[in-house]
Amino acid sequence: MKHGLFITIEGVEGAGKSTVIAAITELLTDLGLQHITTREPGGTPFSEEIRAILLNNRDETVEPLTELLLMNAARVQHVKQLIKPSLHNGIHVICDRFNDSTFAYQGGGRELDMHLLETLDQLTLEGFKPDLTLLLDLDVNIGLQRAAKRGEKDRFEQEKYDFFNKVRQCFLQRAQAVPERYQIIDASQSENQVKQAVIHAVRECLAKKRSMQVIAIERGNVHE
Ligand code: Z5A
Repeated sequence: MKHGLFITIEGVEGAGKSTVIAAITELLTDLGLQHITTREPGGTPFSEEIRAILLNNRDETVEPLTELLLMNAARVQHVKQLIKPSLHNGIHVICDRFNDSTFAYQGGGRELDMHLLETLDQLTLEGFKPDLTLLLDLDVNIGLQRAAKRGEKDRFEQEKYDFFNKVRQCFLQRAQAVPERYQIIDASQSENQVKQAVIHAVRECLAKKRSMQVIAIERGNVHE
């Protein structure tokens, strides 16, 4: 039986996703577990091209629906070509953003109809979901201050406080509605405290997966 864990990292701008992903990678390497890190939008050559289209600054206004369709198009390619094959080969997948970002940014931030988002999400993922989602929750002003230290802003980073606050509230609502899949992490803590909280959550998820596999083997109920 081979099946990796699928872990997604979510949060507003500057929440510290890259920092946390480095800590998870270090943990999995130390444990000798095969893993890959990937990101959305992106993750395959085709989806990375869609990412560039989505993030590049341009004079033409991008319609929210266009943005939503492209996010989902990139995700179909990413899931079918990289994420699912890796998981089936027993490789753990750590993904910087996934479908919760679509609900938060295109649903919360852009205010597109949530029923439309649900329908597209079902079409794109057919019920496939992460084993664990780490939501790095952070006051928007702190996130914007952290992100301001970087260079040129992409198309999303041009947005203001109100947009990102709607994004944050949407992330929190989703996480609070399904607490068994999400871990909300207070990202205003020090880098070291955030790292410890994340490592604890990933270790717990690995242990849960292992005990479920043992039960499946005992019952002779083993699937690829
Ligand atoms: N998007 C969407 O709209 N719909 C979708 O479905 C998807 C995405 C999938 C690209 O994402 C954009 O796509 C994104 C949403 C949209 N736009 N926005 N905003 P991205 O993930 O590539 O871009 P990002 O959100 O701008 O990532 P980021 O700003 O790089 O965030 P981060 O990775 O979370 O931050 P970081 O680089 O780890 O940390 C930022 C700084 O803070 C850095 O200097 C760190 O050293 C510092 N830091 C980190 N942790 C701490 C703590 N704990 N204390 C103090 N300082 C810290």
